[in-house]
Amino acid sequence: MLALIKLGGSIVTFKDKPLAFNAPAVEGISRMLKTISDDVQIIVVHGGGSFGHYYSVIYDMHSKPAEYSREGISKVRCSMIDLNNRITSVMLEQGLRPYTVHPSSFIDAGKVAIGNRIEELYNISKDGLIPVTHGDVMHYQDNLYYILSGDEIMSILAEYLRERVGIALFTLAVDGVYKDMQSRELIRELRYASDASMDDVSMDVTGGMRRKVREGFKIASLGIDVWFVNGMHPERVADVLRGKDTIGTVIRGDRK
Ligand code: IP8
Repeated sequence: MLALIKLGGSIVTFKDKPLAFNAPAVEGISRMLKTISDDVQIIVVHGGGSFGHYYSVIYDMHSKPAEYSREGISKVRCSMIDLNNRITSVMLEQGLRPYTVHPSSFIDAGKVAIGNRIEELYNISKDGLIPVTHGDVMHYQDNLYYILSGDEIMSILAEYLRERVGIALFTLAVDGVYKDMQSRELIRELRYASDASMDDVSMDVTGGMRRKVREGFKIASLGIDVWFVNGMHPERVADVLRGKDTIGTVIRGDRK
């Protein structure tokens, strides 16, 4: 089985502190992934958290293609490469075999996904390596650039690898999708996006929870079960990957 796993920015970084990497959280998830990596093929996508989003906010950069500051584009990119390097270093230390593939190698100008390059990610995951990709600032065309969310990358990968993906899992810093943010009532199975209460983090230029739920429904429409679980509890991630029920929210895949 192939699992697409999104490591949310709120897991891999401390979102309220600029450029603060959350090594213990990445260690916890990596240790857990190590226990299942012989049985499950994995592709990891990570978000920007207090690295990419920090500079995107400063330089007013968004997911809409536009002529952004050259300095901003460079800083966002450098910060994502830095974050990616920290994540993969921790994965390596924990005995995993990460293999970074930047999104610009499988998404072309004009936001066109390159099918055979995505197939390549699958082949790499078959070889016992874990392809690791990430949200990024991307060249669109001419002078235009845009911020590509890791959540959107999840949908792009799911679409191209749909026959092989068994599960898509988004790790969050909360227990799942809530019915009501005040009472923190968890939705165990999400059927309609309108049931979810979405309290977006203002720092997320790519749309926070709203975007995740939207991409979650897109992926589920391909027939893939989509889970949202708390990444601070790696055992829940392991439960999902072992096909067990756990604390979290699921959107059931609707294979037609
Ligand atoms: O955190 C956005 O990725 P996300 C990455 O998955 C950047 O939305 C560069 C801000």
